[in-house]
Amino acid sequence: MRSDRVAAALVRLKYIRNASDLVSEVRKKSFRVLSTSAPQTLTEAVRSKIEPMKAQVHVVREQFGEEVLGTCTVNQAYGGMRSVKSMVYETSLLDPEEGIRFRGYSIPECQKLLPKAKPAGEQPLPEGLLWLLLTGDIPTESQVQSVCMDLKQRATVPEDVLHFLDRLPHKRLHPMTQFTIAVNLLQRDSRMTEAYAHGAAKSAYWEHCLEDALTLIARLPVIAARIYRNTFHGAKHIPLETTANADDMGKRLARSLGFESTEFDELMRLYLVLHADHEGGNVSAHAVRLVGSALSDPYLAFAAGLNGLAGPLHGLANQEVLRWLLQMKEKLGGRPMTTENLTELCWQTLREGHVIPGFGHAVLRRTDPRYTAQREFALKYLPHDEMFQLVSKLYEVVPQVLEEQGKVKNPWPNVDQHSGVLLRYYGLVESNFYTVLFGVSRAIGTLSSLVWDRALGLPIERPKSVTTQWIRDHFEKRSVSA
Ligand code: HAX
Repeated sequence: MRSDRVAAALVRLKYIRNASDLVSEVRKKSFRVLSTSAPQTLTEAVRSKIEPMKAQVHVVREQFGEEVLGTCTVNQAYGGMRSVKSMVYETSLLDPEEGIRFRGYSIPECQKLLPKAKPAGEQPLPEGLLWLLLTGDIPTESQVQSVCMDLKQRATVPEDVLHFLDRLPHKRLHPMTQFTIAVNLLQRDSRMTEAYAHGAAKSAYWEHCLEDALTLIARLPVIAARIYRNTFHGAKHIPLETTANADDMGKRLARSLGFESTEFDELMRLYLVLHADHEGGNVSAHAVRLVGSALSDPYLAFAAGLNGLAGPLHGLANQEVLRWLLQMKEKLGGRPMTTENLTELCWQTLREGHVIPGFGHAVLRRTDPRYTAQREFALKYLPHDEMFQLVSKLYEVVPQVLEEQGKVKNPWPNVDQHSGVLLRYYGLVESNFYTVLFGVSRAIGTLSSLVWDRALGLPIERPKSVTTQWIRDHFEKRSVSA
């Protein structure tokens, strides 16, 4: 009976043709609206998707709500909840073998289908990915242009916030710490917090959340550049006129950091796309979701995500890899990069009790396609770079070493193995800064997802925890009664 009502609603929304389509549509990967006129603004595009998506969730819960999605063993509870399926996250999905798909599109598909910078850009514009993640649709050129213009207009940071950042002790504060301070400072502008204080309806939270998300995403390159120039370039900031012609986020970021090359613009576009989202369970994405579930606004939620990203097993690996590669080069001391020499140095890292940064993954079981996309970029633009050659050689060596060590579940390289050598090649040599770039990108995915959390009215997160004593009592009691 309730399914009949849902089917009628879906027909009304032009989501299915008749009630008998319902079951087959539920089984498909995703619903598509049967006919729409293409909305020009991102807000309108998201708005047009919310009711159909709510209806889809309703149908799925109606049909499968009592099915078991995953289980959790005692070992998983102690083991970082690895592989426990207990969360729904719409913007991306990570397959262990194939890697990430953004709204169903693989990285090569995104590179092919998303609009590029005019006249000769080859990498997808991050603004196109933002549209895709928020709406589920590949945007048209004009839709992407509207996002580019919108973000460009929002890309200003209040002077007092910049001055506060200028006065931080740059040499003693890691750039990621400065970054989270900046995001927390900007929180005073949150439209969501303001709307909540004025009694906004729950059904309207998503729009305030989207407003905050867009403003924050637009401001992050400005903040990142300020931190970079303060910390590494004696507070010599790039004049605003220099970035006036930069119509997309990647180019604006590149130019405000102080880089003038069109290749580096392309690298920034690629970097911002690749690091944006990696489904919901990784530390930064989950932190944003968790903190946002308390209705903390997008600034507060994203600052939490950044703090997670700053850990060496997660986003800080971006910086750790380059340091490790440079140490390798130093230890080689002019000896050739042979398999034998590199193998010995890898074992040295392991014997010293360290992980080999940039290898392994909690979910992936093959080479990360984000690594592959960066490798392709390197093969095109810097095939003879010595550090790229080192990375290439390690691709042959490290998996064998890790296999032989016998502990890791995935001996293959992840995204962080490659990014540092690309940035360094173009002169961005300050590896302490790399995770800030990662954070600028991660906002695109995690905040898109946060908008959907509010659009779907997801509740505060509160999984159940137990103690070791509880586990003992529970299972001992069970074995006595058996
Ligand atoms: N080098 C050496 N040992 C490694 C290893 C590596 N690259 N990767 C995993 N291991 C070890 C683990 O430390 C663990 O050892 P213990 O049993 O002694 O604790 C064992 O192998 C099993 O670990 P796993 O199940 O294969 O991996 P996890 O899911 O626990 O951890 C990590 C996944 C990514 C954290 C891990 O592979 C790692 O530390 N890699 C190096 C750091 C890194 O590159 N991090 C970035 C990952 C991508 C990302 O999030 N980017 O932001």
